[in-house]
Amino acid sequence: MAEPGPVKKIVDRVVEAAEGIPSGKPPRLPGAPGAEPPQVAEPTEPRAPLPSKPDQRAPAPLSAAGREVGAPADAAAQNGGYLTTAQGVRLPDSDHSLKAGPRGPVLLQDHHLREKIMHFDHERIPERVVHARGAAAHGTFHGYGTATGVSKAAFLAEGVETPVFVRFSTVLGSRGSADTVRDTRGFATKFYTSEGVFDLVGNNIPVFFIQDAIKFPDVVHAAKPHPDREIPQAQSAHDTFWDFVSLHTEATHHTLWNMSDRGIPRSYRMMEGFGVHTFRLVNAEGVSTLVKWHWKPKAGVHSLVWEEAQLIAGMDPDFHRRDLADAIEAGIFPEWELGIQTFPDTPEQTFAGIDLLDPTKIVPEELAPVQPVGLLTLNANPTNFFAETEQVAFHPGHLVPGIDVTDDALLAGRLFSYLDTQITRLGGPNFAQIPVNRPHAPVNDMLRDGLHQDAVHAGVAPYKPNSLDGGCPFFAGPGEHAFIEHPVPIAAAAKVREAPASFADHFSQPRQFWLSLSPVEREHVIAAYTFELSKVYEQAIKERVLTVLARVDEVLCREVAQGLGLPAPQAPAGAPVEVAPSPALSQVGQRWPATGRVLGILTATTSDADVVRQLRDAGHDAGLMPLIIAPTGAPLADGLAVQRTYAAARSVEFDALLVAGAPTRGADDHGARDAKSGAVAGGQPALDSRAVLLVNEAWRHAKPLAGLADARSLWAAAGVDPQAPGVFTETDTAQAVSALVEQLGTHRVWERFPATAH
Ligand code: HDE
Repeated sequence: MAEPGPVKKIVDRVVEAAEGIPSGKPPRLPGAPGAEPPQVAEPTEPRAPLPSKPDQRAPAPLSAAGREVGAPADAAAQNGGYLTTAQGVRLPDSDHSLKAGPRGPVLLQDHHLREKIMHFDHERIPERVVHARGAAAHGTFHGYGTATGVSKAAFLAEGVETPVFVRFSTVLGSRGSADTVRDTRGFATKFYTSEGVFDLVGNNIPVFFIQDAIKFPDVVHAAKPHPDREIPQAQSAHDTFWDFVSLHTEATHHTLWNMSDRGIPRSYRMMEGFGVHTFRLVNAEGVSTLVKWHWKPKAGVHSLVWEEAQLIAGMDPDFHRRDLADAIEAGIFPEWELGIQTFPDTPEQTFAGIDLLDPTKIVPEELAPVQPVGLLTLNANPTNFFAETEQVAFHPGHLVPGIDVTDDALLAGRLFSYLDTQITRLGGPNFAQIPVNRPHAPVNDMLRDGLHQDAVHAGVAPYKPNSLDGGCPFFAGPGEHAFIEHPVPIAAAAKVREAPASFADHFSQPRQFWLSLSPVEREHVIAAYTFELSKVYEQAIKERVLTVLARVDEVLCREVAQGLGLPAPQAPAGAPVEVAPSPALSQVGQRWPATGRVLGILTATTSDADVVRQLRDAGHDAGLMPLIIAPTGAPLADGLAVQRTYAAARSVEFDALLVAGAPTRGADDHGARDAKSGAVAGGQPALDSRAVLLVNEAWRHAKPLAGLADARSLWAAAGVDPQAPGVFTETDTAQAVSALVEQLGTHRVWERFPATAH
């Protein structure tokens, strides 16, 4: 028999615990808050501190100068048995201020109170001005060696393993905003290479709103909440955003991607990543090649549907953050292949007529295939969110030998911005010494002093040339891994505030993207534009957006106009232009592994626990994460643990639903207790209305549904057509699960609701 998967092993432990089988290890479904389950009573006996959870890792224990320090890997703050002050003095009490008698007054001499409150008052640092909301994980990058012909970067060589830290983010929202809003996602990777830190600071959308960094404050001010009322939070569905992008039409391509399913990913694990700009790789012979970076998720690229995204924003605003942490905790390690598209480094810096310095343009994969160069695996959650995820400082100028920049005017501004922003966020110039930012290569800079200086520098000569420190440190040459800018010739030019003529083409690639989408993806784009623009107050802005859409596609413009109740404008002469689609841009039409998908098993009081157990085990064996939904939290007949109740579950948590019994109406299924309750259609008042809603939503969200024979009454009540695609009414448990897994390979049952716009 095959070795059970990691999820199964974990859930088995839960089951063992629920069934009273001693396993010697704490039971764990993803989501346990601590390393050991607590007792009901408050512990009072001093004891050794608990370790971090097994899924967690902290930054490597290196000195501020990137050297090995021999500290144990789990050395961490707050890791002792007794509470102390910041000065290490043990405390007998931290619950009462020092007072003159129990009723006060509080004494000014209470230095412990003063220290505790002073520190609390300063716990916050400024959030990132963009990408404030994020989640991160540790992992490794394994080089395939396939890039060594074009880059001498050591971490790309065959078999080299490099530690990495990856932070995913939304762009617009504040730190506490919801994960599932419609937005671009950041995908920033810090490679701690043997030659110093390399940061690949990309997005999940391959193009950007602007072609020149000088426009960044404009686009961000327009997209952020209105400055007077500070609404709406974390979204583009408002007047200022649409005002800007309709006037500044170089934003059209990125906006169209945002309005597509890419703007609402199902999971960080299921996103592509892009370096956006063209970079320059240099090999050992000094030959340069232009490249675009791509991250390709092994799980495929998948999205939510809009109603789900909205429901989740309320039900579980931490959905993406939780999904990433849970998957890693359950041992389902997300993986991406890093790939490059390569282009000859010619003086024109164009490929197939596409200007490689224009970050609003892609190069279709059909013209320049993505060549895999390594594998990224995320395998550990951070130990502390603030220390790691909040303080990690990325910078596109963190480059290693073999990787260089191009003259992309957007990239040039970023090279300035990212260092600058850390001064405000991280309180000074020494942020590279924060543990998560420390290089894993020795640091011998001559930068000295400054706020938060952690290194104790020896020597008397932090300058060059010197003789007092023996001339140390010395310059390196190409043979000693020095980073040497590639000597790119610059053509004679005059100083101007202008863009190249090719940058004026704002519509051909948006049209190519539109034409590349499958019919259902186009329906989603139409719905997204219609939704967003119906939230815009000013009609002039809506009309202006329609004139932009007319230049992209007639159907898109017409359908959005219809939804808004406005006339569709005519495209100007010569528009839209004729372009060939790029099928690689569509998310639909391929098959992907179902591993790590969440399966809801809906049970009833009458469900046979043996059957439920079989379903759950079959789900585990297929690599899914099954969660049992029952009327209350009480274990099923034979002690089988329940993870969700009818009152607490919502369909949006699950990728597929399996019905193991017709759910009879629970005692709490009434409006005064649970506003989700309602009348059940189809004359079946005995069914629980929350369970019916669960099934109805999953049906509407095009999710696969399977049920044992007595699911039929539920199908009828929930408006599910048993003959429709992706609905399986089986008698055999194994068959039911395998039908769902098969269907999950295409992510959703898109054919259930045929597209009509054409
Ligand atoms: Fe950023 N960007 N950006 N950006 N960006 C920041 O850096 C900026 C751009 C991206 O997880 C900030 O440390 C300018 C493109 C990601 O910590 C800031 C311009 C792309 C992250 C900044 C751009 C990105 C940031 C905010 C136009 C995709 C999150 C805090 C010239 C290729 C990194 C910080 C993380 C963060 C500036 C454009 C991606 C203010 C000026 C294009 C993924 O420095």
